[in-house]
Amino acid sequence: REEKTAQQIRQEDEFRHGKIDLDKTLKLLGRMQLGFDYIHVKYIFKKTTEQRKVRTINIEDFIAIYRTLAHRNEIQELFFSYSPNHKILTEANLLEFLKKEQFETEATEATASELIMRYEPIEEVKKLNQMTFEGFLRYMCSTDCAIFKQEHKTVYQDMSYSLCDYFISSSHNTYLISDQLIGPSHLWGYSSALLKGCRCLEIDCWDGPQNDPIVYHGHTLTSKITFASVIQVVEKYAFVASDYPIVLSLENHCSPKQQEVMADYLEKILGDKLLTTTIDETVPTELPSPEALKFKILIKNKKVGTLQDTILRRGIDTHGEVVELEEEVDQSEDEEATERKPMPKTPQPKRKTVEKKSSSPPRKKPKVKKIKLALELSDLVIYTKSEKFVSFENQRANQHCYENNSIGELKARKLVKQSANEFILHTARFIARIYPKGTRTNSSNYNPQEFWNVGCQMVALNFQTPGQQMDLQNGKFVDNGGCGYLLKPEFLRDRYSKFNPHSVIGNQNPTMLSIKLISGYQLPPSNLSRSNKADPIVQIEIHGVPEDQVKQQTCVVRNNALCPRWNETFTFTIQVPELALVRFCVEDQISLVSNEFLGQYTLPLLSMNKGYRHVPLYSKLGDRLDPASLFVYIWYY
Ligand SMILES: *[C@@H]1O[C@H](CO)[C@@H](O)[C@H](O)[C@H]1NC(C)=O
Ligand SMILES: *[C@@H]1O[C@H](CO)[C@@H](O)[C@H](O)[C@H]1NC(C)=O
Ligand SMILES: *[C@@H]1O[C@H](CO)[C@@H](O)[C@H](O)[C@H]1NC(C)=O
Ligand SMILES: CC(=O)N[C@H]1CO[C@H](CO)[C@@H](O)[C@@H]1O
Repeated sequence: REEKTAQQIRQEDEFRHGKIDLDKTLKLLGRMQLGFDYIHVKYIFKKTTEQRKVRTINIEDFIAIYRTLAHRNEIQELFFSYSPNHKILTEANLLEFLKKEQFETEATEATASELIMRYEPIEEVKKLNQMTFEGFLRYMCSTDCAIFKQEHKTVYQDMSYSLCDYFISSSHNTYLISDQLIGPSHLWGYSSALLKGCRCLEIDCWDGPQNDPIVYHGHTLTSKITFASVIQVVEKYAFVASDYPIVLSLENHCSPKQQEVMADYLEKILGDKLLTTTIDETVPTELPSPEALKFKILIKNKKVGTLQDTILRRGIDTHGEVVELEEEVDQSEDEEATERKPMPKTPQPKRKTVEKKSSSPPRKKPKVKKIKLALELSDLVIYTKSEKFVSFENQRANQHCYENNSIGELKARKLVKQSANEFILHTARFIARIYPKGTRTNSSNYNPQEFWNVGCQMVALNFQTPGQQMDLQNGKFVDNGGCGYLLKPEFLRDRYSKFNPHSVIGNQNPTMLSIKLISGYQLPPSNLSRSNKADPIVQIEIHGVPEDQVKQQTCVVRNNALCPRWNETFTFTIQVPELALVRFCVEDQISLVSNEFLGQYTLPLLSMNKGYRHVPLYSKLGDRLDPASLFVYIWYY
């Protein structure tokens, strides 16, 4: 081992003379490769010093604090049941544990040996190919024992199916970072969505001064940013989190003149990344795959004429050419661009009445809207042409594979209720994008699950608004390496699918899932607590087809956020595991009627490891709350 540094000698000296303060305690704990939460350490340190009426602690106190923090009865019980002498695990003991408890069916002695090498901190024990409790604890707290399957952290799905066979991580009004009426617009919205693996971004474009298009939420007081700066940010962060293609969904309100400026910016700033023609310069009968479009940026906008016309025009200068499109405006629908009224005088819209109107639409005569398009911009639309959704029947007869629909949340929900199977037959062939209704001016989100259940590819959410809906979005898309594309299950890709999310019983053998919620560890304290306490309670929710939606909860453990113990087992019958997400939500019971959020974790059922696992927790804003976690035993078949 390397020689002791002067600093280490000084520290040892301070140890012996009982001069360890809180800061040093934290530093020393930091070196022990087990995560420690500042608040918990602080209050345990404080308790020690108060009891002993001192201000700094000595080495024995430090060890006692370490023991208090790292003491995990539940893990020790496990260790004891596989360690005949209650002191060490041999390679064979560890292998038995892996096979019997962790469902690591392919584990061999070499696997066990590797784990010993990686996690056993005591050299002499390691040399004997054995593991102490310290080593076992490090292993149980490591990513090897996390609930999320390691192999799903990389791109493992077949990426060579057509684009419409994937769920695509999509955001709505990406430029907003808070409110839709008065909030600021910010480039940060784009970079952060891209870094989260989002692959479909929305850009709301308007004519700006000096012939320079701008991005903001039209007719509102949201602040403005230039279109060029948005495209620069997109270019910079496009392929940091994922190699797979990006779709820029343009909500275009610009004059043809500024549309040409937009086209210029797109071509100049994005360069080779911009997709400007089909892959082999022929008209496709099917959308290309994410694999074939790697590192490409696609433009989703209205388009004049067909893709064939665009290909024929290649190389011809279309500068200054403007074409007019006619489109029916369905006033009963909650179309983003058409329904948005000018900003009301007070920023409090009468939400109730607006909502009532849209849920029982008055039958008005369809109005025809004329749209002027610059040919230059129109020709940049290749595989993602925006087309009006009329009806499933009409789309089947007339829609081309490269055309796509945006459908408002309300209309989409109605279609899910009335004709879910037809919806699936539609999304099996065409990309459908769902967006929040216009009355969600505070940027609240709808539940994306009901639209995933019918195979909608782009279920756009307001990424800036945390909550259960974004937890589902983030939890679903951690799968497949977080690349933003998830291959839809076969029954949502099949063009003759009989699947209906509302009648799933008897389709296949249901999956039985059992979760034993054993304990919590270093949970965030309640904001009502003046020390490190909380009254934690855990909700386990299943999100999926309606039949599978269920929520169960544990009892409350009083006054313990450091290591609450539940020992409660929950069982679930899941009809469609391919669509199921499991959400663990930890709350603090502040009264009989109200709980306060402490942390959560969401993941796809099929990305869940079996056996003894820990569940990491995330804050409302999506930040990891390390080392806060739950300890569970998972079993499903
Ligand atoms: C936003 O508005 C909806 C009603 O449209 C309401 O249910 C929700 O609680 C609001 N959310 C926030 C964060 O204010
Ligand atoms: C605790 O948080 C809730 C919201 O989560 C808030 O309403 C409440 O005022 C907070 N209490 C304290 C004491 O900070
Ligand atoms: C949980 O189970 C263990 C034994 O497995 C037991 O020692 C402990 O008291 C139980 N705790 C609770 C809160 O039920
Ligand atoms: C007409 C129609 O519904 N098309 C939509 C396709 O997507 C774009 C961008 O998201 C929308 O602006 C269109 O309204």
